[in-house]
Amino acid sequence: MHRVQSLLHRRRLGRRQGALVPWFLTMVVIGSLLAWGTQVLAGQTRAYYIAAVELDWDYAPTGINQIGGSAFSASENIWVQSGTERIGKVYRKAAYREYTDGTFTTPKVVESRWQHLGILGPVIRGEVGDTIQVIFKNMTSFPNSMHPHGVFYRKDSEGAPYNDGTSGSDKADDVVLPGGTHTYTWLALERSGPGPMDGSSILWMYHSHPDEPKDTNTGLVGPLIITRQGSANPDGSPKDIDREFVTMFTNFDENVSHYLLANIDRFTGRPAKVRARLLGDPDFVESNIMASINGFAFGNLPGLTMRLGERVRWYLISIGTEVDLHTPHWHGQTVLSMGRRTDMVELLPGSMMTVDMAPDNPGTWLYHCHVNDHIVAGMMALFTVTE
Ligand SMILES: [Cu+2]
Repeated sequence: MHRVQSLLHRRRLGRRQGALVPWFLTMVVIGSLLAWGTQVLAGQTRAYYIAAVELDWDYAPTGINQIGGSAFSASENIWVQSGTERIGKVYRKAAYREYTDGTFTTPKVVESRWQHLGILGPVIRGEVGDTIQVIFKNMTSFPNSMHPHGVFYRKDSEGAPYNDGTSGSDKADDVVLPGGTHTYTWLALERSGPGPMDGSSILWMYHSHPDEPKDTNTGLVGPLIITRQGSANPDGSPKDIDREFVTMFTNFDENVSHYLLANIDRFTGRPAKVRARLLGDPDFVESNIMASINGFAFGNLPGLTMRLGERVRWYLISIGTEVDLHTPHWHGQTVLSMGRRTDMVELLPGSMMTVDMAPDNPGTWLYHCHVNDHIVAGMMALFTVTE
């Protein structure tokens, strides 16, 4: 609302100078500003070119269990070994990916510090006061969208179809058909930024919503970070933090993916038999429930490296269904979560959490979900603190 204040200041100057016309014009402008309400923000507009794309995703690209430093055991092969009746560890998925411009021909290079995002979409940032504009293109074969949490959106930028009484352009964002585009406009209002108990930035997420369970299990999820006004670097990152990580804990259920049948046809040895007899088979179903962090299982998540004494912020997401209650636990360090000291936090489906770590203990450490079933299924990673 800085613009309103400066206009009020100009209004006082105008009256002192006895200039009636500027005064009247100023009142008109103020009236317009009030009518626009929260749509008028003092910050900058940040544009992102993001597409939903199709890719072949490998849940364990190193081919081994990095936690044990050994080949997969028979019980671990339930999830990672392909065969005549099993898909294995590579699945066709969809993901949000950033491009350099609106031609969507050149993917933006992912900086090394964000290599760990894995299947997640790019980090979308804003400082309170900013306008975020996402130019979105659906380059997959199924209808999808971008639906954000936390930021302010009108009905033309919600990205979710339901019976809300809207029509026309207010429906254009709901479902973006294959090959289609839509521009979403999201505002980082005060209520989108950190609250009194938060640090200088907080996490939200964005995801597809036409068929939320199918779309998110297929891979369409990403992080959205809002920094407090005055606390951001030019790129929107928080000034008082040296390093940020985003990790999403989920059991990707490939049984409800948009690509289930395509994955059976491409990756199993006997697709006709699998299609005819195994779609409801409990063992086949279990083999397609992929416990993962950012789409990586059994310690295959790369890039969680930090230096001793850095100010490290971890953003955590959980998404999924009733088995997706996750308890991320860091070995060897502690974190602060809204003033509470812990080394383990609680996530439910849809949770978004921000915690801070001051790594004081060098070494390579385990970072894993503390739910026993999820440990067995590989919801584990390694992080490294260097001297
Ligand atoms: Cu878990």
